[in-house]
Amino acid sequence: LKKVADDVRTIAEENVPWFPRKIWDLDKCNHLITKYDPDLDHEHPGYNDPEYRKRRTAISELAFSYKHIYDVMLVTMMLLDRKEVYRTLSSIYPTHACRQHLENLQELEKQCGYGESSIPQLRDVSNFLRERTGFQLRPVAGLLSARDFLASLAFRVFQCTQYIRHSSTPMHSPEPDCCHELLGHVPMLADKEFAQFSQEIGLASLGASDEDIEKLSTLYWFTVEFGLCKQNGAIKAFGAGLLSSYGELVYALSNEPEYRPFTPEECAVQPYQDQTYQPVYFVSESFEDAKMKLRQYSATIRKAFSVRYDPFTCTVEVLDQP
Ligand code: NLE
Ligand code: FE2
Repeated sequence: LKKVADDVRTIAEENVPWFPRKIWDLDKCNHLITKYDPDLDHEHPGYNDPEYRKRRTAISELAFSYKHIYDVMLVTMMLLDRKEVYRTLSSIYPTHACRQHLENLQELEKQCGYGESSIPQLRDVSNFLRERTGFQLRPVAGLLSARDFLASLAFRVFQCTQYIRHSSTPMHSPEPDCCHELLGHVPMLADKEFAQFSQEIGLASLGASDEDIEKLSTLYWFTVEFGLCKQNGAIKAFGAGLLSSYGELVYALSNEPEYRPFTPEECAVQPYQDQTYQPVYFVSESFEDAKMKLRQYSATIRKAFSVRYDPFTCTVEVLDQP
């Protein structure tokens, strides 16, 4: 493998979509999609609540002005009463969540002030993740484009919303919010094998065609968001979208939906919808197994180059194909 000098082969020449090369480039990965915007979407539970919308706007502005160089997150999340979210979810985690989630949630309760009457600070949570797997959180104003979101994962950066779901819908939210990030994603990103899996989806996405981005984000959807796995002969949830929604978590393990073994090729083209529960869930043998399957799949994505992440410089090296 030969490292390609940036000035020898420019991205424009090859029609490769732009992608971040340095962790600081993530400041440019801020393209939002306006779906579920509480200011625009009449169906959003917060649409008729001016106080809620005002807080959302303020918190979005903070996220937009965030630059990687700040490094420290000073934003306080909206401290509203969401005790019931924590309490109801915690009551079914022992039977429904995978082992890694349960263990890491306990650590987060001990070390980061997770609990039903507190909302931890993103900075503390980000530092916790850094120690565990090198993942860090970065505030994001809303739903990011799939390309920008996946690109961040390549750098072990997780784009994290800070607003909270509207009080009228505590048990399910169609958009990500801090309950979803903190209860669903964070405990999983603290697991080494899962962190590696997540980063590899991100690396596969860099410079990929729109069509491949669509497939990778679907794969992400059915694993990182809505994935199930086998543990000690039982099916457990590891997807963050399940672990943050009481309603869907119960449904997903109820034997009502369809279950299929995780196969990236099939998973990447499975139609999905994000308004309500998934009609089908993919079951992984283990994170290790899912990672190996993902690697085989990624190798089939047509790209004129391959990438390698250098954790010392936080940059992506672009390599010629052998
Ligand atoms: N449905 C999830 C929840 O209620 O927490 C959020 C999914 C975001 C992709
Ligand atoms: Fe998510």
